[in-house]
Amino acid sequence: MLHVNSSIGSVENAFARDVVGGLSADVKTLRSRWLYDERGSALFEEITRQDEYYLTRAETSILRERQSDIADFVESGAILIEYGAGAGLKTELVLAGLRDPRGYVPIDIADTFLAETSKRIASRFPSLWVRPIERNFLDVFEVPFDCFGGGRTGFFPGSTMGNLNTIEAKTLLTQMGRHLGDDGRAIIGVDLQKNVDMLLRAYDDSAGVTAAFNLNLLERINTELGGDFRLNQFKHVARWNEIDKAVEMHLVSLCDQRVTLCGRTFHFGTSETIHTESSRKYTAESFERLARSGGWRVAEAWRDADGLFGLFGLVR
Ligand code: AVJ
Repeated sequence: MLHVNSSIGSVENAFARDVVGGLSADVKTLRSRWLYDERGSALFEEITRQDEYYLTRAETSILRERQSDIADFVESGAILIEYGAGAGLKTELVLAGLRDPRGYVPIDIADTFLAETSKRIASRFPSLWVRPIERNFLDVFEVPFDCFGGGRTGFFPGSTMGNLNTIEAKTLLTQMGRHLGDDGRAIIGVDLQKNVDMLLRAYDDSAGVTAAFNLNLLERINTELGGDFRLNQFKHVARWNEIDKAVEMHLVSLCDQRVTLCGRTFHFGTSETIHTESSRKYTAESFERLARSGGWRVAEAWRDADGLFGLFGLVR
């Protein structure tokens, strides 16, 4: 049971603190990491199966079609370090193509995912070292390498890079450089800028799965923080932010209303929004600039047949 101490104005858990802080700001924001509770993670999996959400299909097609190019880039005897491993399904595609991969280090905060993924991959690739690290990859931490030889390759698929702002992305790339070493390589999946209608449809599918995914955050607040959000008084919208080159998800208040949670009351004007996620979209050039800012150089750029998605091979 979660205890929220509202009387002295402090809340003792990270979710509660973030929600109270985010809703108290002039521009209301909830951090996208909180979208992924059990139901949110299941809804995200369902999003990846929607016609409009081309990202997963496009990236998977690159991993299949470029399997041997990717293996050439990684070189034999490599150790693959995955940032935000999740279910690790794309990892299997990469590992299956590599020549004599030596180790796999999945990094993820979701311990159940991490254990399952590690077990599955260890049994499919019996000669592979598997060493999971239970961390948020945005934290500063070390990867213990003493037990390994071989070249190190970072793997960061799924356009998760797009959810990071410029500072976070640069910090992560710099940390990857430290983990992977001067000879290290990295493979990063990035969604590319394109027709805005197509982008917005990907984040507002006709079956309403993305809307349910976004609204689930309010449901989570109601359940875990004792909130009284009326879900039918908020509506999911996807917006294009031309300055950040990002698709933003928002929850729009449909009326003038008050919501109480953690013993605090928050006012929402009609049409006021809560910003819940940004998914940045890059060009080859803007991604190259980002990579350089984090100490990397783009050596390879692979795209799907329709040019929707990019998988970039980085060297130091
Ligand atoms: C898994 C975080 C990369 O931004 O495209 C999908 C999440 N949000 N639909 C993305 C998401 C709404 C997804 N990431």
